[in-house]
Amino acid sequence: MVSTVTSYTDLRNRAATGTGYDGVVRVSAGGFYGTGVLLYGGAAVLTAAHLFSGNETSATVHFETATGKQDVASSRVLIAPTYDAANSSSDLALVWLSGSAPTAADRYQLYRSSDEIGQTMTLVGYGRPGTGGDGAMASYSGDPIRQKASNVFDADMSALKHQLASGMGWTPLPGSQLTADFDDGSAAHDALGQFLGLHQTGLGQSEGIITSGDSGGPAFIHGLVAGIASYSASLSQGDVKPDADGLVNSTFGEVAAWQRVSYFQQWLDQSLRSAYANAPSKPEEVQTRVSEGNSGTTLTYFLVQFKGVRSSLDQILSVDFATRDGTAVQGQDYVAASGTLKLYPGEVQAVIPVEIIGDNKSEPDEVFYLDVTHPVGGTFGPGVVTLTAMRTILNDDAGWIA
Ligand SMILES: [Ca+2]
Ligand SMILES: [Ca+2]
Ligand SMILES: [Ca+2]
Ligand SMILES: [Ca+2]
Repeated sequence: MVSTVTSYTDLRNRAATGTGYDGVVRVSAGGFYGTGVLLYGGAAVLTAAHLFSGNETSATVHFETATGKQDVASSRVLIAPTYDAANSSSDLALVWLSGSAPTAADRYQLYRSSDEIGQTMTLVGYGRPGTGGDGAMASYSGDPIRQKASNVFDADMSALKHQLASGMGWTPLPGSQLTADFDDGSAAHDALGQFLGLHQTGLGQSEGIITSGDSGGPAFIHGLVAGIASYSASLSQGDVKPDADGLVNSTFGEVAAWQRVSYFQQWLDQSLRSAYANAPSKPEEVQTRVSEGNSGTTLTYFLVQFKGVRSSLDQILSVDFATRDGTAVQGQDYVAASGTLKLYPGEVQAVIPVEIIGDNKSEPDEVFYLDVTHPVGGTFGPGVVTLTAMRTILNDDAGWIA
């Protein structure tokens, strides 16, 4: 991706393997490709719905990690039910993997607060490289490169519609899209400064914007997925023409839009939960001793239940959680996970999935823990600040154990 200030040959723009972006993947469907991001639980990739505009129902996910390249076919594609192509609203799709994601691929949690505007984010993707001065390189024919850049979420996209009215041919769903502009430090190319009075002239050489092929790629705030790249635009209003060439080619002065993950988190969480295989629905079904497996990863589930009374029917409850090593070690025996679990209106329980890493080594049975903290909307009981559950990974490999 990513049109950057300096050339793609500048390694500062590279999202190299082993640097925290190995869960950012290329997603190909119907002869085209975009970008996607592997979500918590490791079972599904989040990307843009418009990659499937030819009604493709499958995709291939291309991983590039510190342990090499690996392609995994999809088992199912779910387009957001509210997707509105004409307005690029709810431009999101979930792609479930037919096999395990590489354990070296990062899994990401969602950015859940609605304070994104004004924050710096990091955009990552496999789009056609280019620079703000010249635009995306139409002639680029090399392998897709995973690049990164930074920008600032300046506004909700609907604020631009409010300002430009018929000068913008689509109507973003208010609150559901975030926008950033591609700045070069000048007022002349500060699109959102000129249109909305949001004067922010960029992040210097780390500034960047999406290009074709970046669609579906993540924008991270503090390592959490806050946006999914959706489209870019060359906007003007009368004599205000921040994009010097008037073409949608990812030059300075253009704007881009990301689907706002915090707005869609309920749909994302509940879609992922509804697809967990063999998840427990009551405490008696929870398996605290789980077989290790011999390859890939398998999910074990922690069941969190709320036994209190909501202050109102639409109250959203939450807890924070984090895995912790016992004799089992994260990254070798299980995939570390930490984040926030929300219980939406009507829900009194949900599961937290953790991936167990399979192998053929004979080892003792090993344990790890999940700590649950910070209950919102109830307490754990007098004086209790942390709930802890343990899982035992059962060795299933023959051999001598000393
Ligand atoms: Ca900017
Ligand atoms: Ca700006
Ligand atoms: Ca342009
Ligand atoms: Ca095994």
